[in-house]
Amino acid sequence: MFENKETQEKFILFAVDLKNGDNVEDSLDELEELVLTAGGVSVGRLIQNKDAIENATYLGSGKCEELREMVLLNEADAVCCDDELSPIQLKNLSDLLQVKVLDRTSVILDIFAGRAKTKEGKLQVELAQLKYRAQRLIGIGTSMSRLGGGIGTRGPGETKLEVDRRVIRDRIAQLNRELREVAEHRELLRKQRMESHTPTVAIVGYTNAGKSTLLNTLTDAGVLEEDKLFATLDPTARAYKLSTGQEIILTDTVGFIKKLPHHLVNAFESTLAEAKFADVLLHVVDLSNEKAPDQILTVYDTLLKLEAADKPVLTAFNKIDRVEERPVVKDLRCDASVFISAKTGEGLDALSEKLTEIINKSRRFIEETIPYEKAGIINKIHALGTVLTEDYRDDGIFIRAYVDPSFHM
Ligand SMILES: Nc1nc2c(ncn2[C@@H]2O[C@H](COP(=O)(O)OP(=O)(O)OP(=O)(O)O)[C@@H](O)[C@H]2O)c(=O)[nH]1
Ligand SMILES: [Mg+2]
Repeated sequence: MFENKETQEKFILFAVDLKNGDNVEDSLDELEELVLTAGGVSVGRLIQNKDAIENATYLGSGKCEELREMVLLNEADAVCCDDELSPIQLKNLSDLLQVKVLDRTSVILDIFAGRAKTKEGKLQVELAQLKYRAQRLIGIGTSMSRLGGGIGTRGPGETKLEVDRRVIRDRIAQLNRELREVAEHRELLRKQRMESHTPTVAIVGYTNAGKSTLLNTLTDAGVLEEDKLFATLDPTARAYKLSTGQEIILTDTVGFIKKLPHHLVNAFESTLAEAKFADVLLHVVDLSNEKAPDQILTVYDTLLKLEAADKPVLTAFNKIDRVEERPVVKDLRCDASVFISAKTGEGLDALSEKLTEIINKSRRFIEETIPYEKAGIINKIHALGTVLTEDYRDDGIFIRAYVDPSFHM
C-alpha cells in the first residue's frame, strides 16, 4: 500500500501465549497481514509460553535475548508485538533491541492514518494516534526519533514527535472540539433519517468480509473495495429499494478486528455508532475464511462494546463462490441467515426477502380504510412501509401494511 518491495521494512513478530484459549498463531497470522497492509513484511516470529506477561519487558529475559538474536540474524528493521505494549515495556524493549518497537495498535493506527479520506476520518485517526503517543513519549524519544520514518510514524503527527505533552494535550482538546462539530452534523443527518421513518440497516462484519462489495452490488455505491484490511474507514449511506418497493438506508462502515485498539474505538465512536442507531444489522461473514467462526465472535464482542448488541441481525454468509463445499459455520445469535456472493450476486434476492421480513417484524402492522380525500397517505405508506393489501372500495382505500412504529396517519 505504501512501499515497494526494496524499501519494505522487515519485521519480527512476537507474542506471549498465556494458554487461555486464544489461538496465538492465528492472531500472529492476522498481525502479519496487518504489517503487510501497512507496507512491511514479516521475516520471523517468536512465541513465548508463559503464565503471565512480564511487566517491564513483556517477554521474559531469556526470550528478549532470543528476540534480539533473531533481529540481528534476519537484519530486521523492527519488531511488532501482538498485544498493546505499555510505555515502560516499549522503552525497555527499544533500549534492549536497538530497533523500532511497534505493537498491534500502532500498526492499525498507521493503516488508518494512510486510509482516512474525509475530514472526520482524519480527525479521528489523528486523535487516536496522539492519545496513543502521548502516553509513550519516553519510548519514542529513545528509539523512534533516532531511527525515524516508516511504519508506526506516519500520519498527521509524524513531524511532531519531539513535541512535549502540553502541546499534545492542547491539540487533543482542539481535535475533540472539531470532532464534536462534525459529530453534531452527523447526528443531525441521522435524526433526519429517523424522522423520515426510513428503516436503516447497518452493514457490519469483520474487516475484509465483503461489506463494501455487498453495498456496491446492491446499490452501485462505488465504495472502495479492496483485498486489504480496513479498506473502508468512512461511513457511506445509500438508499436501497427492497423487492417490495420499500425504501431503506444501507450504511457501510469500518470493519471490526480482534483487539481493536480502544483509542480507535473511542475516536471512531461517531462512525461506529451507525450500528447503534440502525434498526437492523446486516452481518457479513467471509465464509471462505477458515477463521470465520472466530471472527463472528469478535463481531458480536465489538457490537456489545458499541451498545448495539440488542438489534435484530441478518447474517449473510458471503463469498460462497469461493468455496466448493459450504463449511458448517454457525451464527447462533442471528435472527436469520442467507448464503450469498456479493461478487456474483447469487443469493441477493433471498437476502432482500429476509431483510424485508426482519424489518417488518420490528414494524407496526396497520389495517385501515383511508378516505379518498386522504389518499396522499397511501403514497407515503408505499415509500416508507410495506403494503400488503391495497383495495379501492366504495368507502375508501382499504389498506394492510407494515409501517414504522412512530408512523402516524
Ligand atoms: N470471491 C469473492 N470475493 C469477494 C466477495 N465479496 C467480497 N469479495 C472480495 O473480498 C475483498 C474484500 O471486500 P470488501 O468489500 O473491501 O470488504 P470489507 O468488508 O468492506 O472490508 P473493510 O472495508 O476492509 O472492512 C475484496 O477483494 C472483494 O473483491 C464474494 O462474494 N466473492
Ligand atoms: Mg469496506
